[in-house]
Amino acid sequence: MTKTSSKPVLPLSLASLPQVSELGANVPDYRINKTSKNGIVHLGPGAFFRGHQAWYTHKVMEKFGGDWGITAVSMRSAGVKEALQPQDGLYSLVELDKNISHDIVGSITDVLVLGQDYDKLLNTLTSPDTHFVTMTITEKGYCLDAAGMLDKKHPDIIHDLSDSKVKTSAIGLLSKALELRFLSGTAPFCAVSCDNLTDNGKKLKQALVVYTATYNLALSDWLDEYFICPSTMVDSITPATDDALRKMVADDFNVKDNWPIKRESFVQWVIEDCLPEHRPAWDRVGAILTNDVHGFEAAKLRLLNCPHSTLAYLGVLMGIETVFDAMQHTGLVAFITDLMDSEIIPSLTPPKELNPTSYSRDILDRFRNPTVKHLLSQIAWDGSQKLPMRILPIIQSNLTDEREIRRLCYGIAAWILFVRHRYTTGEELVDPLAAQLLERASQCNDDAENDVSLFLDLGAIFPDLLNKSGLFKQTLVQVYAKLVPLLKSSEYVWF
Ligand code: CS2
Repeated sequence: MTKTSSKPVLPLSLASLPQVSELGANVPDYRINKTSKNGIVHLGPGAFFRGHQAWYTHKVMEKFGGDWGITAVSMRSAGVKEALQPQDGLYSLVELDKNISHDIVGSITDVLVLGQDYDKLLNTLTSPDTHFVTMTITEKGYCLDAAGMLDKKHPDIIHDLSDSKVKTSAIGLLSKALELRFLSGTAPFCAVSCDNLTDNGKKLKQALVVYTATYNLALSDWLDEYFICPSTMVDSITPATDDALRKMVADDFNVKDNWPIKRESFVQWVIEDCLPEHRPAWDRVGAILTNDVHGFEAAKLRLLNCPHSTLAYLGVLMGIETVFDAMQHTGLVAFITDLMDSEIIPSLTPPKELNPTSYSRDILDRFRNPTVKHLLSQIAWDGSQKLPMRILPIIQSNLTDEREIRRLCYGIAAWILFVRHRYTTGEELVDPLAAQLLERASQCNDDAENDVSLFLDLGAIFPDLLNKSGLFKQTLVQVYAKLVPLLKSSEYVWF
């Protein structure tokens, strides 16, 4: 892309905001010459959070003000802090659609790194000003087992339950902060999980109650009674930031931004209607409060994330790069549409506001957005954590209700082959269970029965109920045998 204007490129910061505004961007006026307190701590300030919850809170502050600034906490790397601190937490949000828009989001006012700023972090988490802790720590961040319960054998949980001063897991950190609040007579903050987990709020609360019960029953009982963890459904396709985006922001919008964010213009946040009264008016800027979050969440995980992962594993094996490219492949589109109609929609009990067929068609249209270059290899990350949330529960419910599971098995079979592909090519397998998965891949020999058994045996991924289902195994073996040639040739016509 070439620079389209002769205007100077302004480094983003509070000082440059008035000039950035003159260039046409919407800027957070609530940050100019004004200070408000921070009321939210967010764990895991990746692209999704900055495109989604931080943006909703930005909208709230823009319209209604309030002490809702966000302290963003990176659990591991210092990258976000290094990028955003020199910009006073400000960053560009580029919406990719027919029209491309550029806004400056100002809701993040401080960035901390768990390992570097631990004492400050604990002080913030225990401050009575902190009313909310939101989080996008991905599926693996909850340290759960295949049944969705806290995995007490998880190395981070073992570490945090030992006398360690600096906790490493979100569960350990939040438990410590809640313990300090309990001791000082401060009410618990409300914790909002914004990850793609079924019943994310319930799972988070259960993990904290079980964790604290191992060393302080009174604390655990207090949490059980007073700790509010609404379940949520979050949705907006947010590809990772790349240099092309930084260049677009500089060339087209005249702003030098260390870490801009891009996402589609569609954005949805459904929150269980149990938030405390003192809260950001997220519902007045588009979030939906409902008593049936489960219905929305199941529809989204099943109709968006399941096809996403299925497309990712099949697509990578077929040499396809992005979701948009995959949607140009007629065979793949027919397959995914059929998967939705025959095996996913019948598994849903949708909320009355949601028509699953039109919802699924809207999702396919979103996948066709040519300006969103969402890499299939990014979606393929962490398969061991994602499949148990987005594909296995559908298989389980279809088996119970005697519906078909053949198409759903394509996603699982393609994932096994994807792991084998990574093993053969030596490309990195991004997955917390990578070592174990690659070890299984090394024992595969193209015999479908042998290869599928090696993977089905992984108790951390496949719950007992599925492990023991003869029909599941038999179908998976058949589908896997059909797909094996994809390992040799991406040209192979599999459908
Ligand atoms: C994707 C999601 O990376 C993935 O696994 O399926 O991040 C997806 O883009 C979001 O859930 C959309 O809301």
